[in-house]
Amino acid sequence: MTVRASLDDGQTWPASRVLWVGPSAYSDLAVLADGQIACLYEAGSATPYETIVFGSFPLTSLSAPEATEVTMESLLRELTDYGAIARWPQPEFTCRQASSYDRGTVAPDKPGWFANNDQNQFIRTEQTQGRPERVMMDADGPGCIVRFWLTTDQNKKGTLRVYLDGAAQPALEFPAYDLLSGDLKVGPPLIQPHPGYQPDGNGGNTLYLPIPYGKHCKVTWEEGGKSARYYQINYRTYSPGTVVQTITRAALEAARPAIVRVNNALAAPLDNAPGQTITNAIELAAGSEQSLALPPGPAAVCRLELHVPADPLASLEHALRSLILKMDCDGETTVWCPASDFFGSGVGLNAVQSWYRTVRTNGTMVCRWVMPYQQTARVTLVNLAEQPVRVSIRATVTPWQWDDRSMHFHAVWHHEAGLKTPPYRDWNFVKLAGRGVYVGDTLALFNPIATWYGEGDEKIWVDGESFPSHLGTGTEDYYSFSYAPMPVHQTPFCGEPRIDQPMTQGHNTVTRTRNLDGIPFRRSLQFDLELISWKPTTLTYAATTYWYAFPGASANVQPQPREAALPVPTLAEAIAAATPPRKPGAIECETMTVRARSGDFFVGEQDLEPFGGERWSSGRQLLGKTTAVGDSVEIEWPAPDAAPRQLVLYATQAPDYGTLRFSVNGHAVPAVLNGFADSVQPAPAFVLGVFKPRDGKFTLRAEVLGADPAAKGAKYFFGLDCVILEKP
Ligand SMILES: [Ca+2]
Ligand SMILES: [Ca+2]
Ligand SMILES: [Ca+2]
Repeated sequence: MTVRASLDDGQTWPASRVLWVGPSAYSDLAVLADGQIACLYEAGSATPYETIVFGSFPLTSLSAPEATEVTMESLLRELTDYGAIARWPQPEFTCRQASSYDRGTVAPDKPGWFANNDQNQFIRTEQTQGRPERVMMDADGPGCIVRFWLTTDQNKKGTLRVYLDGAAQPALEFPAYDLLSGDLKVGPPLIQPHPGYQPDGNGGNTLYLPIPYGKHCKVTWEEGGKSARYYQINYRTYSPGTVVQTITRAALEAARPAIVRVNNALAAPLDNAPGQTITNAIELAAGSEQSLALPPGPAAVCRLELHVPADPLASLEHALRSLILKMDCDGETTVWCPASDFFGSGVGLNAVQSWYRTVRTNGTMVCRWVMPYQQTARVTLVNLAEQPVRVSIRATVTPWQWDDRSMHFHAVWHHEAGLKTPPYRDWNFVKLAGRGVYVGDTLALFNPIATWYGEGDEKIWVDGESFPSHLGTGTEDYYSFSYAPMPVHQTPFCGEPRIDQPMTQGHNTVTRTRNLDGIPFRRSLQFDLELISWKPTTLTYAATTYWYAFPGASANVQPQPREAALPVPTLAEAIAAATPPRKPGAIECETMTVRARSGDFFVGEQDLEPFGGERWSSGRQLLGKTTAVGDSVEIEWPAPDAAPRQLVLYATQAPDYGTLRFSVNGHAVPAVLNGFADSVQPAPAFVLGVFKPRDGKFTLRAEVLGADPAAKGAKYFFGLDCVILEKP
């Protein structure tokens, strides 16, 4: 039972007093003759209806708390304070995002909801001292930029400016659409270059250094050439009256030691925590579960570690997906999640090195989220697999002052297989009802084809908004990298711990956690991610979402034990399933022995998937990057018997392919194959003639005769798909 007071006709409720920490219900407030406030209410320890309590207190005990000033240093402290995010923010704020999302997106029921020109979009263009400046963000304070992500192509000309509190001169300036090169001069991870970033190539960076402002913030871009500019700016807006000290050069310089300290802390989080440690090592039989009761509250789990030895498990990936981490705090189930997903690894054990999680490939998985509870907490491990699993658990618990700002930590897991795209859709991570702060997600997805799984903007709806206050620009942008696909990488708040193949065929994991950029919600939050593949495919998505909330909050995502127990598909299965069928009776040229070649050039297998692979036998061919007239290649394959056969060749035509002549077993073929076509396509069947095997083999020689007058580029390449032997 909490009494709150408002000083602005109910707009905000800055003052409060907890009267009863257990369940409570119907209440009456009154003013007593002596000026005291009285409250009569129902209350109890197990249910709210065990007793009726009369309490009184002086009005002065409800006065608003001392206004605390928000400064660069206070924000840096908050950034590395694990416990801060487990309490409802004080001072209160909202978190929103400005981005270059396609402005053709206006409403779910209007065309353009999935519009994907998510670059070069601005609020407006204005003239400042004779320069055209495009406005990226324009927000009233008191507030703070808490994340600034951007990327561009190799043209890095132009100037980015941050104007604060209505000043005519920018407080900060960044040349070259590059936060690494401007006024801040702050190293990683607070300003983090994206993997693959080159100063003069494609790529960008992400800023996590807070940029506080008291009254107003405007960010502009003065273009320097035609280019693709993408951006996302996350910013807090504090309750009116909050004192926020606007960043100045002097404040930035004064904060340098703190910035260095924060950078060091983020890069190497301490992997121990003071407190009482509770451990248990168990062998969990198939289909069984075991619980570990934590010490009575109020207390908080500040470190949780699981260790699963890989040996002698048949499939570690399956074992970790089927091993469920469940937590119950104060009578609510707050966590239900497969172990490897919970720790940000996705499917299997992939190294994770981040502020909140560490996963080592030896089977140790750690999280450092602070998980407060008021009275009781229990960690349960459930083994949904058909095999036993050995697991040890280690929870470190510290005292926690449970107050009316304390929240429970939650994690839920939403899995869906058979996700066909197209059609384009918004795939829901989670819908939350209640009051809390959204602090991150892990997306583990399985892509069966060798084409990037695609592009999707996050759409985050807070407290029933009619338009999402976070509308992003693409999956990789949300996860703070750019120009996907990218290699495996780690940063404190974002990472990509798993990518099976450069083009994302197989398993992929991306993960992001939030602290300063956590999103408070007062009534509800809905997180959707667009599903827009580059090519039609059927994906499997599993999203783990992390959030803090007051007791009573709920999610639309329910435990999915059946899905967690499913066999985990493998990359090999994806490749097999994605391989187009062979032509009946085909002998694949790409599998034949290359017996001889005339010069030094590439001859080898080529995956034709980018060209519509199923149009070729097995979707693959033998590609020759022959360079000149007269270059030749000999390939051979065993004959089925000694009988003569008619040989029919299936080849490929392309804009840069040459003209070929052939011989089989030393006998010239009169017809010539013109390999040229306007696009990459299978050539019509080419009859080589009837031949007898020689030494139990057929040998096919292909020689570059010339090039079609219309041929482009290399001009003399060739491609051979397969040969079919027919009865003469
Ligand atoms: Ca879009
Ligand atoms: Ca997009
Ligand atoms: Ca082939």
